Amino acid sequence: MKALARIIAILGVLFGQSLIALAQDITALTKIGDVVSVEKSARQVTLSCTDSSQVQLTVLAADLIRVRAVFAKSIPQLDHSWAIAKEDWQTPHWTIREDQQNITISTDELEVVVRRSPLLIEFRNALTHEVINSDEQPMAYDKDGLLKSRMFDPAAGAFVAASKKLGFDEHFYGLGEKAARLDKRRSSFINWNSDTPGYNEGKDPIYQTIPFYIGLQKGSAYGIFFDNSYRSYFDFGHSSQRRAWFGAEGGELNYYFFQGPAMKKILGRYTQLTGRMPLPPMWALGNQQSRWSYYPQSMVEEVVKQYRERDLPLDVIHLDIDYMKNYRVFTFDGERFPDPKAFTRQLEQQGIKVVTIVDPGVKYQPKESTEQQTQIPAAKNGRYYVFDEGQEQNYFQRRANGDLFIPRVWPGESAFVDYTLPEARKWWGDLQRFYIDNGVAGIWNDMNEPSDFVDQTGAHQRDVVSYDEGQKTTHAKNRNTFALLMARATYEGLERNRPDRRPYVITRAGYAGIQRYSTMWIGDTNSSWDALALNLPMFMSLGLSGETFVGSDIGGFIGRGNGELLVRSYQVGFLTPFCRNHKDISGYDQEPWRFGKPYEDIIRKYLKLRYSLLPFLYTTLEESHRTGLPMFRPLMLNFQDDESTYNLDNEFMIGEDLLVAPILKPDLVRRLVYLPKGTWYDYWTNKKFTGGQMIEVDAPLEKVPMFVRAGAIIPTGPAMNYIGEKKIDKLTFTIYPDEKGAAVTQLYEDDGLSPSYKNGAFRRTSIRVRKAPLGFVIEVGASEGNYDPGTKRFEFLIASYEHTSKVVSVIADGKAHSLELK
Ligand code: MIG
Repeated sequence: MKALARIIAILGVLFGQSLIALAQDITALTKIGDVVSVEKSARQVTLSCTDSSQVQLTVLAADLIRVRAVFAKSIPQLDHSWAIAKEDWQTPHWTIREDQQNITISTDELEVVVRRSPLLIEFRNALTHEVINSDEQPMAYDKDGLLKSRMFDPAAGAFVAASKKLGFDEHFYGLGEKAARLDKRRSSFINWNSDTPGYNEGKDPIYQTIPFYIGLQKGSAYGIFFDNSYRSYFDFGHSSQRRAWFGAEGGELNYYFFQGPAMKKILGRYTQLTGRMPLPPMWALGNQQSRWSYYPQSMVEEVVKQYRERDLPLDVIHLDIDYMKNYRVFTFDGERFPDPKAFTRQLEQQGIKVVTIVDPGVKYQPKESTEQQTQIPAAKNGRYYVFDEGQEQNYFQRRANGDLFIPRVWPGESAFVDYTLPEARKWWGDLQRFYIDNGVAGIWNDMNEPSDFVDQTGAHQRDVVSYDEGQKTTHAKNRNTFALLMARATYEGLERNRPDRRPYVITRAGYAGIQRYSTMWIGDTNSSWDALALNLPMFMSLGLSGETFVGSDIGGFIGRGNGELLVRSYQVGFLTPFCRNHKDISGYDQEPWRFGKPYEDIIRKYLKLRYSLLPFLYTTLEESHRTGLPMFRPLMLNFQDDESTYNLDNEFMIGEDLLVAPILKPDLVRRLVYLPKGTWYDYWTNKKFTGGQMIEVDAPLEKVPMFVRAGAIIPTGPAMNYIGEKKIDKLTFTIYPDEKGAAVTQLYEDDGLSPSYKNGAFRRTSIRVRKAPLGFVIEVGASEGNYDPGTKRFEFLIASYEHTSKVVSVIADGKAHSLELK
């Protein structure tokens, strides 16, 4: 056994990080001592242990308990996390019962039974007393430094871990952005934000860290959020059939336990704790086009011209790194873009918004440097003011010895801002004025893992110190939250400096809570069928982790695609929140028209369909903002009782109603589709299918199989080439009656641009349909909110396979109406 362990350890060193998880034998760690005393306060129980460790259990809600453990010391006063959005919880009714063996904390939903010796925590359902989740061994830490040699920064802390019994039939979901399948059972993962171009399934870690997962067993779900930003590990029965464990290379063993049993409830709570996505401007749902890089200005204009001439919808164009003067953020290259303001204004007139990339690397340009500094359009006195100001105000990251930390990124030698400093975040946020003043509509944060060309593992940054609430901690703790704080600075800066507009930020890296500040895309994918297939579990897992506004480079980023791949890619992308075609600098062009007319025609059809579905998509997005439930969903979120959905990662749903089964392989024109229990309508023909079974459907290149849940109503508007192109004076509601002839939906409307929706400037209309002896009765409810979208006619029809439905309509004036459709 010893020899085997040694071999595994050696392999771990040889093959790098990915084997560390395998080699970590957490049973060898030092377990927390037994409970010696119990102290109770209004919302907390603090346990002191024989080894001077402490464990604190905090009751935040009836279904939310926080566990905070520190080893061989007392719980410190300072309690801070960048992920947490809500701290003021109203303590629910709870009780504590102590006997010789156990301490039991009970709320209306959860029972937490803490065994005193050894200290083991068990979560039970308060109603049924059934065990939901229990410690397989006591919480533990690396007292003896067994793992030190394999840690990123042994000086930063000791490894801490919690181990849970693995259920025989337990499924695992979430963990944010992982290049992995939907159900993460029997896999293990590392969180260490990394720049991983061209990643494939199995590559780990990649860009983001969302240490939150949902366990599901026998239809009941719970959630665990391990809020620890050090390099962390999750093992869902990979290294042993006995346990699912998580741990981190430092910090506290600090986790939140969510009781379901509904996954939707857990997600609601998780996004209450870490925040929900604010509504982006509606045009963010429009089609977007990018390229590394479109320049000069005339090239951008040509792309837009092509879109318009070819009658292809487009709302947003992205400027990648070459718009800048030698990659200096907050500048435009004066030759490529001589008059950015006029340029953006002229595009705006065509309904196009401009998004610019902004990397964290600020070109290192000290006063003594001989580099030509003139010609920086934004420069003050010919100087690159961004570097000067950051330097003068001491906002840049430094090493432990006080030296400026100088990573090498696109501008060459650079500096990174210490975004843990509130003043630095404010400064960076206000720098966004440069873009605002130039008419730029959104900011795209890239390279924010933060990537460093010197060394992608972070080793070059090991001794970089961040202010971190006065704790002056190093990279081991701050790497994974760097992007979160940069996005926060950007978001808050846009909000502050353009208060009448909703901020629009896109990020590559992130940590839990990133959804409060930014939308995201999944980085540098390959132009391959495998990468396309991987989109689905990745978007769905992100959605199960609080991130709803997700997408990937349509057509894939790296490598050469083809027309078929591009079309199939659009057949997924036209329904993802972030719908953007983007391509590597050296890749073959892949704008919608690049592979010929047949492909272009199909892509046009799907882009137009996206725009006509906008009332449905925007309503679904607003639901996501309000509830935390994602727009792009795995079926199992909607059908938690249906085991056949637990592994389904080649179909997805948009909200509650639309099921999509895309083609994810070449040369396929037919596929199997699983339909969950209930009745489903083929979106294209309205033909009805009984769910709870597999069906085989045709899917020629021009068709993506789509189904609508019986009982749904889908609102659509006119197809448009950009949001706001047409005045919407009519919406069509297609009704898909269920077995009883009933259907319901809501429509959400607002100005799509300003933050006034937060103060009630929206209109929400409920629509209910029921069967009547001679047809259907449609009840339009009195609307909620105080936004007036202007005169609109609501038109209703029944989805029907056999014949064309009649249509009835009403002027939507915010009042209740009742209509009959015979
Ligand atoms: O080192 O800005 O993921 O979308 O086009 C590569 C150039 C930097 C990586 C991003 C990609 C972007 C590219 N960037």
